Amino acid sequence: MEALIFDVDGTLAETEAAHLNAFNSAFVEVGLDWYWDEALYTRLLQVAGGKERLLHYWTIVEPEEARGRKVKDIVDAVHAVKTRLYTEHVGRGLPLRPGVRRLIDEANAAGMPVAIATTTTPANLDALLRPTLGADWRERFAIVCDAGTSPVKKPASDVYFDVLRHLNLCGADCFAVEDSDNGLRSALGAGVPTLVTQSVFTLDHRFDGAVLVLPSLGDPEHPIPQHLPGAKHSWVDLDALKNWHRGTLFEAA
Ligand code: XBP
Ligand code: MG
Repeated sequence: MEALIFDVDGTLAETEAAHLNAFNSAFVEVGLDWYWDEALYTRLLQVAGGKERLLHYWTIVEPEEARGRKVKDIVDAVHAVKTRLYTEHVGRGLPLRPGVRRLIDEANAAGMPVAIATTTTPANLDALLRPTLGADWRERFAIVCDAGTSPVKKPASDVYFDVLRHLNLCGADCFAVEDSDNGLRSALGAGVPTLVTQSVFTLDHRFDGAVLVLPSLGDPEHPIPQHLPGAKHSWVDLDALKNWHRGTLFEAA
């Protein structure tokens, strides 16, 4: 195992509730009479990318209008308001999920490259990681690929292939951590063995092909309530990931 690749939304932190609130507040601010409740947003999350999600919803509710020439400009404008509202909220501090900070620290200390592969807007990353990992958070990551560097969204594997190219590694040499079926498919499409830590909006997703599906990475304060084969502790550490990774390579061989 040569590198660890993290997804962001739902994986590093439970961010989608904050995204949903920002979308609904943006609709009010721009005067759209739209409202997304959690059940609808859970379905809309099948479309990765906030702009793509907005256009998808518009196409459903007002198909004629959604074919208009100005639609892209309006979607961009609504998404810009949403991103401002989201970054203002998350920039006040949204906690990372259990074990995320610990595993990044462990990988950094071991000199193992850590990367980010996300479909989220670049500004969202700084808003989430500056308060949690510090102003120099980017120094912890060998490469960060996001909606700015990789515009074709998950489940396409573009963002993972971009990360692998920057790391100069093949997928089988890495381990990804994801929370959604789109993210899992994106990582597997690039040949990256993947651990899934389900998030509140992905509890009913199918994760065929995942090396393991867990409720979180766990940590001493939040041990994982299930037996972890090949792990010394009730949480995911680098040794456990290396053992599981060896297992996947054995299967692949
Ligand atoms: C999850 C997404 C993003 C967020 C919203 O990204 O699909 O679109 O839902 O963020 P990840 P934007 O790959 O990190 O799970 O509105 O900036 O797209
Ligand atoms: Mg995600």
